[in-house]
Amino acid sequence: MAECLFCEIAAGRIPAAVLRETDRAVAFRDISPQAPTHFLVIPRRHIVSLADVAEGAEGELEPLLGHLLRVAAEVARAEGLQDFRLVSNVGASAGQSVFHLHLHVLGGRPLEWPPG
Ligand code: DGP
Repeated sequence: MAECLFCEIAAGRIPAAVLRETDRAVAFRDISPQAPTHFLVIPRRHIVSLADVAEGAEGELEPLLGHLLRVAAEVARAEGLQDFRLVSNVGASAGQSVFHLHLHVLGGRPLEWPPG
C-alpha cells in the first residue's frame, strides 16, 4: 500500500511527530490539531476502518484493537490528559479522510457533546 499515507508514516518514510511506537501500532501528533493535545493511534497493518473489522471474519483483529486502545490510554496519560475523547471516523460522511484505521485522541480543552 505505497499510496497509503499512514502506512508510509508507520514505516517511517514520511515524517511525523511520533509519541509511541510498538510492534503493532504507532501514535503520532495530528498535523491539524483540533484540541491542545490531539494525536492519532494507528495499526502498522493496513486496515481501512473499523467497518472492515466488522465485515471481515477476522476475530484475529480483536487483540490488535485492544492494543490500540491501550496505547491510546497510555499515551494520553503520558501527555498529562485525565479527560479526553477517543473517536474513530468511519467513512467519508462521518469525517474520515485518511482510509487507514486511526483513533483520534483529543484533550486539553472542554469537548462539547454531542459533536457537531
Ligand atoms: P480523519 O479525517 O478522521 O480521517 O482523520 C485524519 C487525520 O489525519 C486528520 O485529523 C489530519 C491527519 N493527517 C492528515 N495528513 C497527515 C499527515 O501527513 N501527518 C499527520 N501527522 N497527520 C495527518
